[in-house]
Order: sequence, then C-alpha cells, then structure tokens
Amino acid sequence: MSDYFLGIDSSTQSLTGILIDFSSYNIIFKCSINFDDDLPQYNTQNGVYIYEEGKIVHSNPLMWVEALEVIFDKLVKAEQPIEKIRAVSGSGQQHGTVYLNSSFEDILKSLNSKKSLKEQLKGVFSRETSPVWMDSSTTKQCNEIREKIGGLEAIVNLTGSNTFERFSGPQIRKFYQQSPKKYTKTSVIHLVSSFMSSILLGKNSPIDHGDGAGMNLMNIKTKKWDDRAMEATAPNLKSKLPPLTHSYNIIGKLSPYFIQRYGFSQETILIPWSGDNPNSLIGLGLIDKGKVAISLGTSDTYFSYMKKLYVDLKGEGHVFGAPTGDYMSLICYKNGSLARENIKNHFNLDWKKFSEVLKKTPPGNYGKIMLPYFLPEIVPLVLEPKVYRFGFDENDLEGNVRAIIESQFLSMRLHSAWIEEKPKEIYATGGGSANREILQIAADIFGINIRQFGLTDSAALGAALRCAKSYYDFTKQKKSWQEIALAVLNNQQSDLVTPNLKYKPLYDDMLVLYRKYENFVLKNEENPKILRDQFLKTYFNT
Ligand code: XUL
Repeated sequence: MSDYFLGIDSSTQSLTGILIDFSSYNIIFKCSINFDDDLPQYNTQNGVYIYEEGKIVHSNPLMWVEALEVIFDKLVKAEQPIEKIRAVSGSGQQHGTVYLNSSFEDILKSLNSKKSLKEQLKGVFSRETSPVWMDSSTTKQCNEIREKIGGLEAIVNLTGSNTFERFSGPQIRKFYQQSPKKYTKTSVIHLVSSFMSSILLGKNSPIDHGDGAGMNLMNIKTKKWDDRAMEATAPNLKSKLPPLTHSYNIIGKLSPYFIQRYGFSQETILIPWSGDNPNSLIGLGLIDKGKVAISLGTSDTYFSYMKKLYVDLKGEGHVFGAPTGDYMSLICYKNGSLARENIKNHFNLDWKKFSEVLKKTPPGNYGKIMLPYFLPEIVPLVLEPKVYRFGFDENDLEGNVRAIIESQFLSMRLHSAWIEEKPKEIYATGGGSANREILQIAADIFGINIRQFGLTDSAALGAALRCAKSYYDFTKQKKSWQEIALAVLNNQQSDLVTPNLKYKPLYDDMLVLYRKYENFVLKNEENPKILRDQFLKTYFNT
C-alpha cells in the first residue's frame, strides 16, 4: 500500500501544497494559492502590506489560514487519496511573528467542522497583522538587545546571528515597547511556521530548532530558549513562547477538524513546521558537506548544510538548525525577485525578452555596476532604499538588465565568503531558478556548476520529505536522510549549467571592483573610479 505525505509552504506571496507518493517517489499533486490574485479581499501587494517606504512590512495571518483552507478544498476536489496521507508538515517564511490572545487554544480545541477556519479564528489575534521578514523597522531594538547581551560577538555566539531587524526578538521588543497593553494581552507568540502547525494540531504547536534559530532567542548550542536573551527582549516572554522541539519529532495527530471536514485518517501524524530555508535544505538533498544552494524567490538566499557549528563573527550571516539535527549557514537578500521584476517592468519586458538581453550582453557589462537597493537590504545592511549605478543610468535597458543579475551574484559571492564549506556544486531553487540565463551568470560568477531542477518548490517538497523520514523512523522501517531525499530528487528532471571558465579572471576582478563600490557607498571609502578604468581597459579595450 502506498504512503502519501503532504508538505505545505506558507511563503511570502503564496501558499503551496505538494503531495508525494512514496511508493513511486513521485509528486502526484501540486497546487499554489497566490495571495494577491486568489485572495484579493486582503488587499496585499506581493503578499504584504508596506508602510513607511518599505521600512515596515506586515502580512495578514488570517489570509494564510484562508489559503490553507483553499488548498484543502482543492485536494478534495482533485480527489486525492487524502485518507492515505500518513503525515503532514510544512514550511513558513522565516522570522515573522503571530500574536495570539488567550482564546486561541480553546478555539482550536473546539473547532466546528461545519464552519470555516477563517470564521472561527478571526477573533484570536492580539495583533491583527504580523511583521514579516521584509520588515526593517527595529534598528533601535536590535541595538538594545545586542548591547544587553554584551555586543556583537556575544550575541552571535549565543544565538547564531547578530540581531537583525527582521528577526523575531527585535520585532517582539518593538511590539512590547509600542503597544505594551496589547503585549500584555498576548498569551502566545508564534512564528508563521508554528502558527500554521498549531492550526493543524488543534493546540499550540512547538517551534522547531530550524526556525527557532531565526529569533535571537534560542541558544544555538543547547537549542534551548535563553533566559538572558528573553529578558533582554521583553518582560514575561518565557510564558508567551511555545516550547522548542527537534524538527523531526512527531508532535501529535491531526486535529479532528480536518478529519471530519476533509476526510483525513485519524492516524495522520504531524511533524513540526519549519522555516522555508531549513525545509529547502532537505528538499534539495543538502545533507552532506560541500553542497550549497541558492534560492531565488521573493528573498534570495544562499545556504549550506553544516555538520559542525561555525558562526560568522562579522555578523552578516546566520546559523540555523538543520532538520537533520545538525546546522545550516545562510545569508539572505531582500532585493531578490522584486528587484529583478522592478527592472523587467521598468522596461516593459517579459521574462523571455529579459533572458534574451542577458544572453546578448557581455560578462562584465562594460564595467556597469549597480548596487541594487530597491528595498532596504539585509546584506549588506542598508536601511534607506536607493539604487546606485556606476557607468550608466536608469534608461539603459541592456545595462540595467545585466547589472541587476551580475550585482546580485557578485554580492552573494562576496558576502558568503565566511562560510567555511566551499561549494563543489550549487543547487538552484525558487521561481527565479527556472531562468537558465540567470543561472548561467551565477555559474560564471561563482565558477562552479549549478544544478537546475525542474521543480522549483523545494520548501514544500522538503516538508513532505521530512514527513516521510519521521513516519518511517516511527514505524520502525528506518530510512536514512539520503534515501528519503535523494529518492524523490533523483526522480526530478535536472539540468547542469556549467561555468564558462574563460570569464573567471574577469569576474574575480569585477568582484574586487564591486566590493570597493560597496565600501565607497556604504563606508565612505575612496571612489574606485581608477580601478574601474583599468577594468574597462583590460576587458573591453576602452
Ligand atoms: C531568511 C529570510 C527569508 C524568509 C522568506 O532568513 O528572511 O528567506 O525566510 O523566504
């Protein structure tokens, strides 16, 4: 008999469900709900609400709940074998926080399967909207928490990351400082992942070590909530945080609501939801050393599996828990797909035309360099959005198209240098990874092969694979992570994008130039104009 596993990804712009059949290792159902298009009543733009020129970015937790209901309705409509789904898990955009009042758990425990979730859950929030990972309005709180813990090295060593504007701890502190009454009325604070997991569980779900590490509240070594970090963040926080758990634990059975309403089996188990990046680690099979992934989605991320804990004392990168129980390193960019789309839309291009321009323009882009801070940026930290162009202006179609892509990967190569595990091959995921021309530039800049998969939803797939691992371990038919992840992954169509090594010296030099422009703009260092002239002479004979 077949075993089916369901993985759900609650991401910034959409909610996706993937159902895998573990007898054939195939994905048998996939469905995505786009928040802007499919749930227009919430009035989001790219899944979020943006205030104060991009500094404050929130979303609507009730919208995520409604999207979950739509996915389940679609599973039923498509006559999928819901009663044979053995386990469910999920993936959430990281760092976002959901604030709930004391009615939350009681309501979850007594859900009426004749009524919608949305209808029954609309009164459970002590804060109507949720700050998400795109928010960068907590610099003050970041400084306060870091100072209380003892400075940069102390907070990095304790939590695996510097304090970051989007991280949950600084966000919670801001809420406590600005709305103390509402903070007091908050009984529990969830991450997006553990909030969605709670709904399926029918009570408060624990937070897993993967996503818990993105809060500046968990001790990265012991994987426990840290008293000092909680005290530095907000009073009585300990009583408002759910417990932590291993990502592969079974946290219970699916709530009766889903059994009655959608026809799931009473035996369906739940694996805790995790962050989208830890899930993608599994979805891409990054379970041994030397493998690195780039995810080109709303955020662009660069991440790798780590056997041993290794932190970035410079404070730009992060260490999260990996769903295997080990660690992962990550850097994250806010100017990912929205920055690419900005240029595409500015010149009225479609993706096909965008790719054609990439194909016909030369590596090195005649020395045209862009610092693409359309939105505030995380790496390097830029709080005031502004796009800088050197050697061209905003009307130069070809220059802009190539510059946005080159700048994104030059920045990625530059700021990932702290990660000790040097990649032998890079796996690509996320919507942007479907574009071969973009990946060709990435391969040339890194000088490494890039594997492009047909399936771009590695976070939802990772959640489904985590279900399979826990289910088989639990039913005593233990399977290794390799067996689980590679079985499905090897079934996916994939293509290798090989670097053109002829361009290695050019991109090595361009990287130096890019770094100098970054330092010129952000650290007031010298204008590298002379170096740019030399670059032009060497590679473009001008
Ligand atoms: C990672 C991060 C983003 C979000 C949204 O630290 O902030 O990648 O998880 O995808």
